[in-house]
Amino acid sequence: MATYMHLGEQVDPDAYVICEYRVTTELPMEKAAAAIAAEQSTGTWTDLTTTTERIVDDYGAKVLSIEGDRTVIAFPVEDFSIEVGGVPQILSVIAGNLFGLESIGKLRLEDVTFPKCILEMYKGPRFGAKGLREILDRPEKPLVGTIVKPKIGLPPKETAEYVYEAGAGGLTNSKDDETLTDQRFCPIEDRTIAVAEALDRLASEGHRMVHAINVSTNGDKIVELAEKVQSWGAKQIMVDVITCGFAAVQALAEDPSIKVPIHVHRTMHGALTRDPLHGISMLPITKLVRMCGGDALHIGTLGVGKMSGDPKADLANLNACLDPMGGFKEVMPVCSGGVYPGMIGAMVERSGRNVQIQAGGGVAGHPGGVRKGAMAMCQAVDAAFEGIPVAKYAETHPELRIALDKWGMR
Ligand code: RUB
Repeated sequence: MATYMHLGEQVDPDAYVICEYRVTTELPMEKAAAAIAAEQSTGTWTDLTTTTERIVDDYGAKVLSIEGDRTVIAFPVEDFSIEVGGVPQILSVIAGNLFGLESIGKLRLEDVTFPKCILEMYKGPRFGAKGLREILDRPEKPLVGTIVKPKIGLPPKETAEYVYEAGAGGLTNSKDDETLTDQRFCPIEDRTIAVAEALDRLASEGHRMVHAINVSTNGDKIVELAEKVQSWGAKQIMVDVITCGFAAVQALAEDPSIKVPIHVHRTMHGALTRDPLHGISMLPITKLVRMCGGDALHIGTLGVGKMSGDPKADLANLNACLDPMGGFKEVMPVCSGGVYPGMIGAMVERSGRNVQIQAGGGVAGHPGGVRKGAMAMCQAVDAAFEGIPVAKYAETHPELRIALDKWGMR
């Protein structure tokens, strides 16, 4: 009799997509896990006259283990599309109907491991962390960036001035925020051209910097828009992965006409990731972004910034960007959200140096303005890089001193 329960069975990791779920249910865990395995593969709420033992044996998901509220379920690779389908089809298997099953209660996809044959269908980042460092000629120190603030409202000229000032203060990166695309007060063409001029001016003064232009838009327009901003001088593009979809990241990364790195923002991820008992943890999202070709990805601030996030989970996201996976290049992990100079030491102690640290308010809120705010951020990163306590470093760096006076230390 074919069944979904295979407790204790060792499966060939090259033949299955293996998922870990956390389940909150009033059902016995065996029943809940079997219901998930059935719903997401060959079964449904009742027995079927149309299925066979062979179908369940060949294509049925297998419940491999149950420990407390956690279960590991393996989906045969045959359940996944080959050419057509991509991440949307993967997600509909491993993270589809199961969240809505009335009988289950809460459910969270914690992690996923893909077999080689699926990883081989993806190209991963074209530039990755190393490629970004090469573009910026910054081999070792963390990259230091800003998000232009206010996130909406500045016209193109002021946006470009902000970027120039940030670069003059030493920042390596800047970016549009997630809500800025092509509003009337700041048309994307004018903004891209003005920012490109600011970056060229910085380059002529010996400073390399990139700014990510947000190309998040409808699926049928995104590659075309990226091509356009590239032709207007963009050195990097940004896409919001949750609102635009993984397929949008992949379309940009794999289109031969796009020749600049992709910064991946994750706005709206909190709707999926924040509840520890329900949704999808950031870890599978990070792995999918890496497969799809994101070059840099927001991973959290390891417990110090304004956005909620468990430091251990943020570290797991960071490792998923950098650990060997399918021969893909490393993704640059981006720590962003409520960052200011006095917290950088604590953050870098947890993250290590292969990160991009970003601050919007923590730059534009500096009493001396954007350039001094950028200098204070760079000084804090230098202090962390050299292992010097930030308060001591501030004794000889007035911009940092002012930032510490305003926001304090962590
Ligand atoms: C940063 C900001 C970004 C967040 C997103 O601005 O608003 O959109 O980093 O969060 P500020 P996450 O530096 O002023 O807080 O990186 O967690 O996705």
